[in-house]
Amino acid sequence: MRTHDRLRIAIQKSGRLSDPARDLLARAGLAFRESRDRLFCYGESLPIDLLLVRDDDIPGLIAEGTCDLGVVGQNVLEEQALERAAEGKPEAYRAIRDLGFGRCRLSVAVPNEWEWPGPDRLAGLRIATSYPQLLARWLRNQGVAAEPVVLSGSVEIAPRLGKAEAICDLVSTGATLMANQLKEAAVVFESQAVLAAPATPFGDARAELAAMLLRRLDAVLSVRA
Ligand code: PRT
Ligand code: ZN
Repeated sequence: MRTHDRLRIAIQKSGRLSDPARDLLARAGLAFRESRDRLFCYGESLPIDLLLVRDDDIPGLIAEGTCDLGVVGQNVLEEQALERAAEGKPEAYRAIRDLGFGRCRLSVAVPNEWEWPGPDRLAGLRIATSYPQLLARWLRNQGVAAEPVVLSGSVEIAPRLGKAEAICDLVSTGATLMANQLKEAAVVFESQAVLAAPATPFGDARAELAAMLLRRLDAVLSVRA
C-alpha cells in the first residue's frame, strides 16, 4: 500500500493532452523530477506526483485507487463511466473541473454523397466507433436502432472497407473526415479535457492537498478564461 500523504495525478504520457496538462500543472506551481523510465515524476515543489500513462487507462487507475486525480478527455471518462454502469458497477469517478483544452466532438459522419434528413437515416445501419457506449446512448435518445461496430483505431476507413455504413469518431478540424470523403452529420458528445477525481472524497491528508491544488488551478483557469 502506498502512503496517502502524497497526491498522485495521472496524465497522458504522450499525445494531445500531455503538453497542455503539464503546462497547466506547471502554471499551478508544480515542479517535477522525472524518473529514468519517464513513467513517474516526483513532485519537488509539493507532495504531488505524476504518473504518465495512456489516456484510456486513467479512469481505471482512479477507480482502483492507483491514482488520486487524472487529466483526461471527457469522451474517455464518460465512455468508461457508461461501461461501468452497464456492468452494474458503482460510480467510481467524476469530472470536477473543465480544463479548457483538448476540445473536440464525437460526431456521426457519413459518406459525402449521402443526403442527411436526420438521425433516422442511420436506422438499421452499422456505425463504426471506438465509443460504443456514448453512441448507443445517443441512438437511444434519438429513438434510432442502429448497430455499433467497435473498432479501436482507423475508424474513418471502415466505410471504405465495407465494415460499416457510417462512423462515429472524434473530430476537431474535420480534415480527417474530409480526407476520407466523409461529412459530419450530427454531434453525439462535446468534449474537452477535465480533471477527474474519485466519486468518494479523500478521507486523509490527500483531501487538503487536493483542495490546495484546486485553488491553484482555479486561479490559473480564471486568468485563462
Ligand atoms: O496513447 P494514448 O492512448 O494515450 O493516446 P490516444 O491516441 O488514445 O489519444 P490522443 O492523444 O489522440 O487523444 C487524446 C484526447 O485528445 C482524446 O481522447 C480527446 O479527448 C482529445 N482530442 C482532441 C482528440 C482530438 N482533439 C482529435 N482530433 N482526439 C483525437 N482526435 C483525432 C480525430 O479523431 C481524428 O482522427 O485526431 C484526428 C484529427 O482530427 P481532425 O478533425 O482535426 O482531422
Ligand atoms: Zn488512448
